[in-house]
Amino acid sequence: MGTAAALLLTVSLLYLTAASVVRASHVIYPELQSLEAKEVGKKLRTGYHFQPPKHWINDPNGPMYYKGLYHLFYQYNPKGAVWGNIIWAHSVSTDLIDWVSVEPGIYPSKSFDINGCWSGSATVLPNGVPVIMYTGIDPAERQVQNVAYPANLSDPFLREWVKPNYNPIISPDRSINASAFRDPTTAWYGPDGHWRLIVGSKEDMRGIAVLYRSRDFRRWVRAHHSLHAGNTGMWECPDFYPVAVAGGSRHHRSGVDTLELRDAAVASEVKYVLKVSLDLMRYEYYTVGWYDHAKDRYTPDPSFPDNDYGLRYDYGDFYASKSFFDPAKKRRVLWGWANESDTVPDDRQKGWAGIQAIPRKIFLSRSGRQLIQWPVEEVKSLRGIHVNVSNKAVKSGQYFKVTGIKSVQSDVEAAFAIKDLDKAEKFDPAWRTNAQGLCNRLNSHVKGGVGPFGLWVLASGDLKERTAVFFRVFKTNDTNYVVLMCNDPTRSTFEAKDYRPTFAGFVNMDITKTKKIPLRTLIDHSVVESFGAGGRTCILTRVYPRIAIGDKAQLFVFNNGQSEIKVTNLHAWEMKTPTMNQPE
Ligand code: DQQ
Repeated sequence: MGTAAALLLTVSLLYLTAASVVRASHVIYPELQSLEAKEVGKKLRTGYHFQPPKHWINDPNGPMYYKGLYHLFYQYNPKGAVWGNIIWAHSVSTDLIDWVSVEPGIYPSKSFDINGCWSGSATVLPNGVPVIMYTGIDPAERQVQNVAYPANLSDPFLREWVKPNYNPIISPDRSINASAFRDPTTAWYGPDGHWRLIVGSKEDMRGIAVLYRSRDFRRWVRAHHSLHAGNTGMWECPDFYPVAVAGGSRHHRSGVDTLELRDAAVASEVKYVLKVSLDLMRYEYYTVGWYDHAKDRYTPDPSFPDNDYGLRYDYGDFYASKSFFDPAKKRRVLWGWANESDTVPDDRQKGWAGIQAIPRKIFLSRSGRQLIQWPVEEVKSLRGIHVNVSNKAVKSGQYFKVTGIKSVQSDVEAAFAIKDLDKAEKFDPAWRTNAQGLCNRLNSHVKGGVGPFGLWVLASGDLKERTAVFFRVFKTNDTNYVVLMCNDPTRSTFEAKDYRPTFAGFVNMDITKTKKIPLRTLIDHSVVESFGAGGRTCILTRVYPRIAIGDKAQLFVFNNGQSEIKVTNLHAWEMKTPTMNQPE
């Protein structure tokens, strides 16, 4: 484990010993959780990321597509800007961009959820009926799993949900820790015609994906074995789904519906993804592997580390994510929650906390070695005024400003060509498991051989405030290179009290082939969401500039490496503001 990860683990453990102040890893502020926001702070409020008009949000819940509408539910505190009073708020959209909020979908009302309605998923049954399964907190504070059905199937908004009295349908048996048993997945259908799903849990330090089966979606029986387990602490918000492989009967970028797994031919030609959210580390990792339907066993491919240095969807602020199959565009779409990293008093003052990352299309790479993510294509509909820079060399130590757009709410696509790969610094193999620590030491101000180069975003004109999104290339020997992608917010603001961690991940690419690294960054006031090398490595970060706000925020390209780089092409667009959760 890297030093940063070890430190985080220690801090998390300290946190957990003060059990009274944490619930499902959310810190509790009893005195703040029902304090209405007086007004909503606009300065750093995002423009095109999903968020409600005010107050606290966390995990995306039950995303689905029904009768022409996308639905997104999310954990929401209707009464304040910190975690608490959690309900399932509900929004609908025709395009994943403009959102309308409708009545809350699920809120505590029955004995089986009277103390909370926590995360869960939707499954659209073969007859087209959507069903939600979620975690309820019962009067004994046990975590139980409940179902809810739409009251009126002819309402495409699915405004009202009914919780049958036969809930809970899954209760923790004696061998399960009832305070660590939550977040049921979308169910999948086995070739035997029975449903399966998993629920996140733990046994001491072992995270577990507890497996259940059902014939009728009502009576669920626990399987003798779990789908998978690992020594990484509580597994929250597991997600398990099929992905198409290159060379199969469908394009590898197309999504696969879990319902299709009934068909043995489909089931045999896909791979499977298991993603878990690590309560202790506050990040997620995934493996890709093989799932034996008959035995209900999941085995990750050996090339995927199955531990807390596993591959991540996002190396930044992205948690409790959930994917769904979009039948309209035959793709799998991923939602993830990005928490604030400012202070609780700041959140109180601004009256809101938390956003959802831009929905991402997610699929297995052609090589099968990792997942690729890319903002859903609909995001392009927000692009407005545009500038383009091409074939601009940036010598060692130089930088330039991109002018002609207001970049505070923008979409930037750039490609950086490297002149002298030979100048790359030597890579120490011990760094392999700690990209974040490496980026922390070799941050954007530390000069290198090839890189650091990239963007300074949300920068003040004098560059005193700036957030760097950048790459650094190392060589392991004369022919092999390692590419590191970093996000360095250490100079994003002067406010020392802000938490400003560097985030980083390695980029799985052969730099000798192209000698060029593409980058896309979605900038949105206090969000910097970056997709390196076509979505191979993604990093979302939250920053809170004090000067580089509104029209004062600037965009630069910089190069602090010895090798010259060339911006072969940079396109930047101002982004329009969609309708964001106005009541219907
Ligand atoms: N948030 C929910 C839990 C989940 C956690 C409670 C993850 O169901 O485990 O708001 O952020």
